[in-house]
Amino acid sequence: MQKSKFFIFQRLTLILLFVFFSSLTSLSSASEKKPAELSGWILVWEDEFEGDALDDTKWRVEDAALVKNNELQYYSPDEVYLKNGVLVLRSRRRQKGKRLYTSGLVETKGKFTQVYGRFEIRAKLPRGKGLWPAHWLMNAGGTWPPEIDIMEMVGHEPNTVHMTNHYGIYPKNRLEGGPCSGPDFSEDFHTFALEWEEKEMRWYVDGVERFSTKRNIPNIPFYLVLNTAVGGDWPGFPDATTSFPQHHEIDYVRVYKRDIKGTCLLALSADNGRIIADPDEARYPTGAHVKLQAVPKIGFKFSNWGGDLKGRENPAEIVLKENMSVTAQFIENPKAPKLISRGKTASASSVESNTAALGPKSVTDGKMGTRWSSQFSDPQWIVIDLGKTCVVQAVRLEWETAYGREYDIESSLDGQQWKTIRSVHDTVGGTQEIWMRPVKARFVRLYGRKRATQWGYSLWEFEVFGNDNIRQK
Ligand SMILES: [Ca+2]
Repeated sequence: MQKSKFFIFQRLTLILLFVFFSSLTSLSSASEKKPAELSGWILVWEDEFEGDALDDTKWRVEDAALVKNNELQYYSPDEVYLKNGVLVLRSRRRQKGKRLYTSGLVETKGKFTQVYGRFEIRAKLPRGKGLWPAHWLMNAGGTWPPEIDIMEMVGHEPNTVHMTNHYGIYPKNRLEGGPCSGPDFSEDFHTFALEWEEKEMRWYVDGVERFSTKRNIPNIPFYLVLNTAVGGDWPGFPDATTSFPQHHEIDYVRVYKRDIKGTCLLALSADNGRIIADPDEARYPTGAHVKLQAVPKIGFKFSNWGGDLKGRENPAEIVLKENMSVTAQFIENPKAPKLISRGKTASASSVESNTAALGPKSVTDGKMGTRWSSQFSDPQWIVIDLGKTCVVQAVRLEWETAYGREYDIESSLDGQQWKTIRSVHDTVGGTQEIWMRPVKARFVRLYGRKRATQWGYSLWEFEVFGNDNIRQK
């Protein structure tokens, strides 16, 4: 009897303990995973990394051996994955291409950019000589500097994180920042945050302000990069003390904008097209009238609005009485010109460092991870041979950070005599779609006159649209 009484008591205790701990667990996971209400800020973009796969509407995954800071890694997509609600960037001693290490890099380039705001990242960092985890912001316009480093750590000093603002004009660039010493940041998760406002930037580690500046504050949109570099000028190279694999685990990314009385925020998003706002402001006075126009990507047409705007009328006008989020839906357009350049031959005036990986054929392979990069001078050109005479109606350029400021799109029937279809000036890079009056051509050339950066011309893709089924003379 004693025994069974004790048994019941034991079971009851277990049940009580279970209830107690499960409520504890739900409390702690709620506080970790649910964005905290932050007074004075509005959450505008986040990723909690739930689910099985990284959300490619939010992130671009690097697949390249980047030439920077003498780093040793190849950024490989298979080093980027989600596990138990956490984004993992794994670093391994593994040969890929000519590199001896593989690691991970994700960025919001081309997917999400913002000027000002609060950027908060909760992460557990990798450690060891030669490891270099970082959370940073890069200029969406492509030039460097500016750059804001929310957090950087060199793996042989896991108790110190660094916060930096890079400013000036290359090569007269400068930096201002500071280190923060604390616990071993590779032992557990910590939050790293930047509050970037017009007149001040403040850096926080676990909610405590650790550095701030009122000078050289950028006022242009940036995108976010999360990565672990291996080797390089700052951390040095991995040595016998470095253990692999290393894991850079990111629990969440949350981005906020200031909540200011009398003003409203307008969040626009679209797949297979974009929304143009007129006027286009970071923040509107409450009651502002804004005209929205949905512009499809080549191959698509506008279907309907979504989010806080209903209907099909395009353009549409809205009145901002409160913060609004508007999406545009686009559907495939069977009457649109066809992509006729995929897999076709391309040649170019030059290739950066004669690397085959950066050769001209990278622009017709349909992969956003492969690119052509020219030598660092003007002019430069790249030409696609469509193989036969086609009717060309449009081109799409997918620029890497090093884009062309001024260039011509030209056509030719024989590859000898060229006609300028369109001259382009003062562009801002990114994705550029150029429609033209239909023209017969076998060759389409981009002739770059002026680069936007000190680097070469760098294109992920050069796509030609039209009709490749016309009678050949
Ligand atoms: Ca490509």
